[in-house]
Amino acid sequence: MGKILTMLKGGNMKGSDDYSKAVSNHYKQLMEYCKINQERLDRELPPPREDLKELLAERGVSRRDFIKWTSIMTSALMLPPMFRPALARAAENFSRLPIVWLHFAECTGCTEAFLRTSYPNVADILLETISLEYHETVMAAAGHQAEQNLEKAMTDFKKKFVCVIEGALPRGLNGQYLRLGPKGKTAIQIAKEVTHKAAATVCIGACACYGNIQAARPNPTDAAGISKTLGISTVNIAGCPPNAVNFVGTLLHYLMFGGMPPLDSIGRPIWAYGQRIHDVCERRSHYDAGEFVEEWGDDGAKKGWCLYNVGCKGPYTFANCGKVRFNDGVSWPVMAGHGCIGCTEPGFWDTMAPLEKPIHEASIGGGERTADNIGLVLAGLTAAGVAAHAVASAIRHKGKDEEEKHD
Ligand code: FSX
Ligand code: SF4
Ligand code: F3S
Repeated sequence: MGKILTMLKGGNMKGSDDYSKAVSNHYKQLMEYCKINQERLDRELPPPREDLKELLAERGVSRRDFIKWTSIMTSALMLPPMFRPALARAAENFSRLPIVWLHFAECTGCTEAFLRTSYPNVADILLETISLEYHETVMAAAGHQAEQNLEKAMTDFKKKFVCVIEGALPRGLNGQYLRLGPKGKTAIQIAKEVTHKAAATVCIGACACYGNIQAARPNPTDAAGISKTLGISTVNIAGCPPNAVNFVGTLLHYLMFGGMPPLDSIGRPIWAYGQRIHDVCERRSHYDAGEFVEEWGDDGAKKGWCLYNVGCKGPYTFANCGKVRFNDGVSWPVMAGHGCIGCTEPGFWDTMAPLEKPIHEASIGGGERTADNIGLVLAGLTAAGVAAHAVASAIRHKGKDEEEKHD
């Protein structure tokens, strides 16, 4: 891609043919890189724990469905169709990647969301095959034996395993709000030790990414996300809980290229979190037409109108929920009739509350809502582009309130 940009900047493009050639060469190089990485992994990783083909057949997923899934995932990862076979190979290698899965301050909803699926699709089946060297919720071992498992995994797979973390780290009282295991180590000590020996660290859920409910005001334990607490880079699969597809896709990318996918400025994979909820929402035409649900169960709600006025935070939230949906693609919050509450954004809950009111109705310190303090609320949000709308809308509402007062 660098070469393409250089050509563009240098102004020496001779037309669309040159551009197509440059793009095609870029993908050929990327494919070469992918092959080299997959050959390396074939040599270095332990043998597969599961035969994916057999497992898919057992679960009633046909070869045709699997091929369809590889093409959906390939395009979701923003790769051209030539990468489908490489993605299928990565899926077959899924059970070879050693994972150490840690739990800190959280509700375990993320693990629950990943494990409890009634109609397993390919992504869910892949999660079943995952090589969990250590996972407090699902492993049989406890106490000293669990700790030995962790030590062994960190030694056997040093710099080869992926550390997955659920939950925030309480920093108050020198980390003593959360001590774990037979030696009573603080969560911060454990997180430091494990992430230091991992090839990469993936945060699952808003708690591990940015602190979430644990870090909400008044935050008595001074909890924060992993990256902020340890000062390390993490891949943030945000959401409360996040979508399993975003985790699976990110690991497939790792198994293809030996590195994590490109991230946004707050660590979220761009392929999954690069678009605003609002820009791909099925209720968007109603927003544009000014058709809003004003209260639960009203005529607008029955007609599927926009949920902005009952608190939808879709305009300030980046995620692919509307595209991939949850529960095997059945539904997602806005489709189910409640606005998005912005669970993939840093500062969720504080910046998104009150959840059933538009953001322009948020008050700062109980103060009056003005264009100035609305600006303060929005400063904590990522979608600066929407500020103009929210402020204008707030002023419009304020004007309307005042008009009503005068009537
Ligand atoms: Fe947090 Fe996950 Fe929300 Fe719960 O582990 S993202 S509170 S669904 O469980 O961490
Ligand atoms: Fe959809 Fe919410 Fe945007 Fe309305 S405000 S279009 S419901 S994302
Ligand atoms: Fe969360 Fe909004 Fe998606 S609440 S699950 S980011 S629709």
